[in-house]
Amino acid sequence: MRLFVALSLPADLRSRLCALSSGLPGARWVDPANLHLTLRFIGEVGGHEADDVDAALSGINGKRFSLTLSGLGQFGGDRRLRALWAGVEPNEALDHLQAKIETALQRAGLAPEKRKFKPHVTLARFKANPGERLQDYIVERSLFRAEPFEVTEFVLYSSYLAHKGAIYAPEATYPLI
Ligand code: 3AM
Repeated sequence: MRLFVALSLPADLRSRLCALSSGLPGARWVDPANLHLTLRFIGEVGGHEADDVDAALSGINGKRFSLTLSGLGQFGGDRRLRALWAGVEPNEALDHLQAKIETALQRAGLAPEKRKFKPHVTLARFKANPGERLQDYIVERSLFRAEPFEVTEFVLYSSYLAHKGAIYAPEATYPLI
């Protein structure tokens, strides 16, 4: 199975993000139910390895914290535009949780994640590059700032590629205290 670790988002926040999800030609908007904040992409693992991942994540003692989505940005540029995302206000507790997850997963035998953690919520990927329209879109919504929300757990998701797109299923949740 293909796994990743993420924060789920409250329904009202997903609705707020949905309200951003229009007006950009070439965008493939993420299904509202699928909106999430990835903490660690794991990738394809076997059953035993999945059990090890679950055991490692279960051992994490993390504290609850508040998180605020703010601003919009993009990954990739003209040549290969990859994603439009909502950003996250700087958050030490989030970075700390992500570091704990990384350490736990490495102890469980996973190869280290080489990319620096850049917290974001992907809103869209692209079947065609909207060109300048994307800059206009981002600038027009640059004041985007959502209500803070309380992070009380993190989630291990599986991801299946179906005809209609990715289907994410929560496999386990890990409470923060
Ligand atoms: O949370 P976002 O949408 O930014 O792009 C995938 C998605 O990111 C990313 O993991 C998240 C859950 O699917 N992802 C997919 N393949 C990946 C890979 N090989 C990857 N991240 C890193 N390496």
